[in-house]
Amino acid sequence: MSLNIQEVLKRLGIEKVNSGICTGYGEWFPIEGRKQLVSYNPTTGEPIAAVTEANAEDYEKVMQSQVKAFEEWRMVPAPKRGEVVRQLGEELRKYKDDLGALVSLEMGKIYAEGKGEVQEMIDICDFAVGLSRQLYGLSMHSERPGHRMFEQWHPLGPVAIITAFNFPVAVWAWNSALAAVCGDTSIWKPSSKTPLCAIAVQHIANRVMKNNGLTGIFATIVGDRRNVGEKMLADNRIKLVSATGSVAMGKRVAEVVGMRLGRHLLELGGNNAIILDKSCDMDMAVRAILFGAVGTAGQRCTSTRRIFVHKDQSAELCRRLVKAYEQVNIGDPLDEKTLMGPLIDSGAVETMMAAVEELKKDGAEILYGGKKLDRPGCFVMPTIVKAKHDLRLVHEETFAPLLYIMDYNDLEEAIEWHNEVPQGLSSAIFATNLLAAERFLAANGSDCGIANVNIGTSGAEIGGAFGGEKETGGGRESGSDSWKFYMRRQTCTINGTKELPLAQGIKFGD
Ligand code: UN1
Repeated sequence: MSLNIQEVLKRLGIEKVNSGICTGYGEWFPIEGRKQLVSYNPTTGEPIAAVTEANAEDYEKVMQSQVKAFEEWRMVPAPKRGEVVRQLGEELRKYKDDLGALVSLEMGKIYAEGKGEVQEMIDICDFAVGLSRQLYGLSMHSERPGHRMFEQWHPLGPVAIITAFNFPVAVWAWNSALAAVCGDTSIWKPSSKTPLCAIAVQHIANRVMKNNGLTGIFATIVGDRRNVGEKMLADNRIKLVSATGSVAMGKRVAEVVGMRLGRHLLELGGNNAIILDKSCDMDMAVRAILFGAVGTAGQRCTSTRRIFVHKDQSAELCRRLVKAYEQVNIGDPLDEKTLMGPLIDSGAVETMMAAVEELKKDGAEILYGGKKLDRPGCFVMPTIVKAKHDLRLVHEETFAPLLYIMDYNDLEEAIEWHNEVPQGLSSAIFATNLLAAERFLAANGSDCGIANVNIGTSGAEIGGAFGGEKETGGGRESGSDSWKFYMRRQTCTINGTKELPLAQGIKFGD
């Protein structure tokens, strides 16, 4: 697919990107006196656009609009808020191809995955619309006669959304669609590697807000750590900080937001593994591993990084995987034949190459890849490494298509090794033996937030709660009851009598 970026941007409503619009909550700020942030195309290494960064005053202006908008938005009935999110989903449907292409262009994932990401936005909007009529509280039986207890859920306040480059649009939608139906306003700090995607999304959101006579429900602020990131963390007006990114970043969020007793929702690193039980269907497993490890060039937090295979089946698996890797077309993510695009930037390429060197030094065997490609852009070969389970790097998340194969003797050993890393996001077992699958799902099985059977580690649906344990941060986004993060719970007890009995049967001055 040949892509004219100016045409795509025009269709998305971004006409003057090089004049540096940066921040919006219904209107855009002027550019004078603000720094420029250059966005690069990882496929060519060339700049796509210069985007203007917000300064400290811009931040303050956006925050004030957020607080003001929240005061009104929280009083709008939830199903009416859902109607606005329904319209957002409709707009996203219209721009699925263009926005998907922009994701491919700026982030480097292949077009099918770029469009898939926009589909994930549409899905969460649909989910949120239904949710807007279901923000249920429980009712409880009081121990006192004629009393009634129930809980209700109220909007929380402005929510900060900090996202990473690898899902430059979908993770915003997981958070902002839920926040909006919950009655919160949201302020988005996108990755400084993918600002154009964020600007495009904000344009779409602006149209929806305008059609409904609203401003400030959805806001975006492109800016650096000092002027925007740190300010958000320390800002008491922000009631929830939902952050996706590295463990180091998450610890900083937890520290600063925790110190002011604010709420945070963290989705940090993963080191996701698949166990191949002896009973597995190996054809299925190989396909799942390929998508999990090579998809998005290994830059999903759910990417498959570790494989545990029975020692008797290891040679067969390695042979099949190498064969599958040989067929992977690497190149322009917008070319339909491409299966793997570039890494996000040259820093990511260097990190991967340094990892390969360390692995070799530590005695691991490179079965496939291990090299960068000799062409412009940030291209590497997807890499398969035969490794020992306890190597330093095997316990780390290298954000690249680097896959470790480890041989085990029995399932118990595989589960022990599976759980020995600090991260706890996604996990999977391939097994046709029910007992093996159930063992993996037992309380002493996988310790991750996501545990799949006969499905790979990546590509979760929005309907489930998404997130993980340990260093992954403990947060849950998107489906199930993740919405509860975005609301405050209020327990109410009503006395419908003329008596005033005390709980626990206490007599006080009677
Ligand atoms: C991420 O990498 O931050 O489950 C999110 C998946 C996608 C989301 C990944 N639905 O792979």
